[in-house]
Amino acid sequence: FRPVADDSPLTPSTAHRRLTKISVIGAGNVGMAIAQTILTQNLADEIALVEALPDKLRGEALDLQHAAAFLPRVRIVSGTDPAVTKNSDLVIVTAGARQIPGETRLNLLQRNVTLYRKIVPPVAEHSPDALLLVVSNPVDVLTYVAWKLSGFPASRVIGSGTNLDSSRFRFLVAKHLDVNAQDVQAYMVGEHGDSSVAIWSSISVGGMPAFKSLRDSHHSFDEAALEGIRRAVVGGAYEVIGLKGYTSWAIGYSVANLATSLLRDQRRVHPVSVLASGFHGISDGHEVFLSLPARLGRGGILGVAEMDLTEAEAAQLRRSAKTLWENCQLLGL
Ligand code: 6V0
Repeated sequence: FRPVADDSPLTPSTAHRRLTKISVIGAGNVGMAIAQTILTQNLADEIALVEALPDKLRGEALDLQHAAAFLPRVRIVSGTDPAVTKNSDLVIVTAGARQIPGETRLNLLQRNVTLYRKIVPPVAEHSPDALLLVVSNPVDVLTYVAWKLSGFPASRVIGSGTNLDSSRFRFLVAKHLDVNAQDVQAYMVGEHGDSSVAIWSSISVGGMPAFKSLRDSHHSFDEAALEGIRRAVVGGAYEVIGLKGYTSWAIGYSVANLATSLLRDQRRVHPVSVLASGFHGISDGHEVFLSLPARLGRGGILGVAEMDLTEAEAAQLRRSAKTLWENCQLLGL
C-alpha cells in the first residue's frame, strides 16, 4: 500500500482512537478460556498474556495468533514479565495454584497470596488506571489481597465472585422449568463456593417474579428440590473438576461477559465480589469482599444493589463475611 496523493504519511487506521487493551495473567486452562472468549467478542484491540512458563506461553500465544484469519483483528503480545501489561484497561488475574480434586478453596489461600505479591504490585505500577478483575481462588480473599497490594480504590478491584455460581443457578432453574437460561434471573451471593447463598426470592422468569407462584403451583419446587438445586450449584465446580480435572468454558464466558459490561460501560447488574462492609449488617469495620449484585461500567463498580433479604439469608451472608474477614486478618496486609 502507498500513501494517498496528498503525501500524508501512512498512519494506522486506528491511530485517532484509543485502543482497548486487556491483559490476562496466567495462561492456564482458565486464562486461555477467558482470552479466547474475549477474542471472539471483538472487545479488545490488544490482548497481553503473562505466564510463568515460557514455552507454554509461547505455544498458547502462537496458537491464538494462528486463528487471526478467522477473528477480528487483535494484537496479541505475551511475556513472562508483567511489563507486557503496560497501559491495560483491564487486567484479569487467573494465575494461581490449581484447585486439586477434594481441596477446598480456602486451602489454596496461602499458596496464592505469595503469588499475588509477585504479580499485583508491578501490574498496578504499569497500568495505574486499570480495572483489576480477580479470578484465582479463593477469589473473595484474593480480591481483598489484590485491593491491598494494588492500592487501587475498591471500585476498580472486582472479583468474579458468584457470577459463575449464579449462571449455574440460572442454568439449573431453567432446566427445571424447561425455559431459556437467558430468560431466568436468579442470584447466588456471598462467598464464591461452599457457603454461597441462593436468593430464592430473586428468581424471575421472563422478567416476572416467579418464586412464589413456582412454590404454589409446582410440587417439584418443594424444599427438597430447592436444596437439590442449591447443592448442585455449590457442587458444580467440584463435579466438573472431578470429571475433567479443571473448569474452563463457563468461567471463560462468565469473565468475558463481565469484561464486556465493564469496558463497554454497559451498566449491567452482575453478582461480583465487592467491598461489602456496611451492607446487610456486615460490620463497617470489617474490610471484606464478597458477592452482591453490582452495577458495572467503565469506572468499575458503579453501585451495589440493596437486596431485600430474609433474616436467614442476611445471617448466612454475615457468617460468610466473618469467616472471610478472619481469613483476611491472618494475612497481615
Ligand atoms: P492452571 O491451569 O494451573 O493455570 C494457572 C497458571 O498460572 C499456570 O499456567 C501457571 O504456570 C500460571 N502462573 C503461576 N504463577 C504465575 C506467575 N507468577 N505469573 C504468571 N502466571 C503464573 O489453573 P486454572 O487455569 O485451571 O485455574 C486458575 C485459577 O482460577 C485457580 O486459582 C482456580 O481455582 C481459579 N478458578 C476460579 C474460578 C472462579 O469462578 N473464580 C473458576 C474456575 C477456576
